[in-house]
Amino acid sequence: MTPMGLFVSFEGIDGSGKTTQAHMLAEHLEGAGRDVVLTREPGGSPGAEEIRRLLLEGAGDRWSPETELLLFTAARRDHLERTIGPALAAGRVVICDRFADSTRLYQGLGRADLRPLVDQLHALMIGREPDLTVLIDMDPATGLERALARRGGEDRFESFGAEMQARLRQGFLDLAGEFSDRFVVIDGNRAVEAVAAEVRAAVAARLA
Ligand code: Z5A
Repeated sequence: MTPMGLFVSFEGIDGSGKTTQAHMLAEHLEGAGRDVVLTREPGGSPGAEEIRRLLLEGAGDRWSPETELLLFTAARRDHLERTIGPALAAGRVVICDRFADSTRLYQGLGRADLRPLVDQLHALMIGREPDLTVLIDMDPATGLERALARRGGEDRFESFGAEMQARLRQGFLDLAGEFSDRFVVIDGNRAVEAVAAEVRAAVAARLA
């Protein structure tokens, strides 16, 4: 019998360690014999990866907040149609580095107050939440240090100062309260392996 698919997303402020943890979880589950798709947003399908470049490269004011929201939603729709949906239907575990909660936060509250529009577009075009969302909660100053240490070409969003990082961290904690049925909050201010062990336990509980 095909096992049921499971959709796990990772969220957190810039530099929180979610990419590291998503990779470690994928390796662990593959080692345990699960069929895993490790993916990310924006991106995760050929079309959405093209949109990723439009979103993450270039000047900060390249798009209006509304246009940016449409681009994130278009990328997510393609990702869902071509990668996430088929993988879940085949019983695979999908691990996604960021999903719609990032839009609720960054576009809903970050650059402009667009949360009602974010929710409307999500309901119209996406209509799917992860089964489990792992929030890697991180001290904003440490997150900022880590993020600045590995700056690359994708820096359209990475001009956030310490105050904004703190606001975003609180925003994620508020989302965890709003969607408490699917969020687990894990303290990311610890050694990588200690965080990974807690992530594995949370996922094992869902898979069971
Ligand atoms: N965005 C948006 O606005 N709306 C949306 O809908 C979506 C995204 C989906 C790019 O996202 C931007 O897109 C993002 C939000 C916006 N901008 N911001 N901010 P991204 O996910 O591609 O990029 P990111 O948020 O900057 O994440 P990242 O670069 O992947 O960082 P991370 O995943 O949080 O951390 P990491 O890469 O795993 O770790 C960072 C460093 O810390 C690295 O050197 C690690 O080795 C180290 N690390 C990790 N864990 C630890 C521990 N526990 N101890 C010590 N060091 C550690």
